[in-house]
Amino acid sequence: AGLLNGKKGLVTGVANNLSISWAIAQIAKEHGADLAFTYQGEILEKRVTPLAEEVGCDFIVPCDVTDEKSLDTIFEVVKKKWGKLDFLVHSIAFADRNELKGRYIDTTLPNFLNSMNISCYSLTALAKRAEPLMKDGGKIVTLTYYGAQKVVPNYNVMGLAKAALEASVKYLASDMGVNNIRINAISAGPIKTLASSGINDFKSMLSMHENTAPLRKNTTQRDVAGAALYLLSDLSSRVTGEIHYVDCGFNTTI
Ligand code: 0WD
Repeated sequence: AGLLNGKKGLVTGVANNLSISWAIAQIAKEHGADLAFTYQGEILEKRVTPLAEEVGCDFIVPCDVTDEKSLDTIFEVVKKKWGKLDFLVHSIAFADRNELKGRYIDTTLPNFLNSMNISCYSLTALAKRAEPLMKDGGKIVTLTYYGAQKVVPNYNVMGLAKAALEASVKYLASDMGVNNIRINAISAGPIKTLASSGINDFKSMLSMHENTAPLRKNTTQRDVAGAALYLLSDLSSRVTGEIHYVDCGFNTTI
């Protein structure tokens, strides 16, 4: 079954083979999608290129979401190559690891603004540019975490960025609904990746989830990818502005 047959999708946030967006790309490919990947900087280009090749893709473009020109270029390239876009995966977050520990109150203004820009505003910046290319309607998925809703030790400024990201999903859904563009967030349980390794004592987050979540397991990249496939396909045709938990039920218990 090809739930995304012939659909054109732009996937951001692949850093390596553990990235959540890589699992989403793989399942999208299995379901017939044509993909383009963005990479941040030369080091990641070397990692993303072979991964893209694995899914038969040679369409990779640089993207640093703090550089608006690089964002414009991505969509110019997509327009030239495809003339349209069907879906977008936003899987980007950043905070200075020195502030992913200790007290939130110690967050500095530069790190606060940078975390908000990269982890939250980037979704709006990408959605704004994707919208005109989503002529036949479109789907956007972003990744969030429960630290947006409740205090999670060490998550700190990322919790605020995710709270604003979740609110963005609702406002963007409202703005873009008339153009038949749906946008939803997946709130994933903790998964060991490059980004999560920056969080102090991430191991405790993993074991807490495993010990208290109803399913008594941790979430995997593939679990998140399955939900993303649903949200990126017509199976979820009347779903927009949602925060969908893929966390073994953890959020229901605390
Ligand atoms: O437990 C987890 N891993 C969870 C992650 C639980 C719930 C949500 N998430 C979210 C993250 O907050 C993020 O939004 O999922 C998303 C993807 O994260 P990931 O797959 O866990 O991490 P990773 O593979 O590191 O991908 C995030 C990537 C960056 O990687 P690094 O580690 O190099 O910062 O976001 C990209 C970059 O590729 N990124 C940027 N892309 C463009 N411009 C930028 C930037 N300025 N900064 C980071």
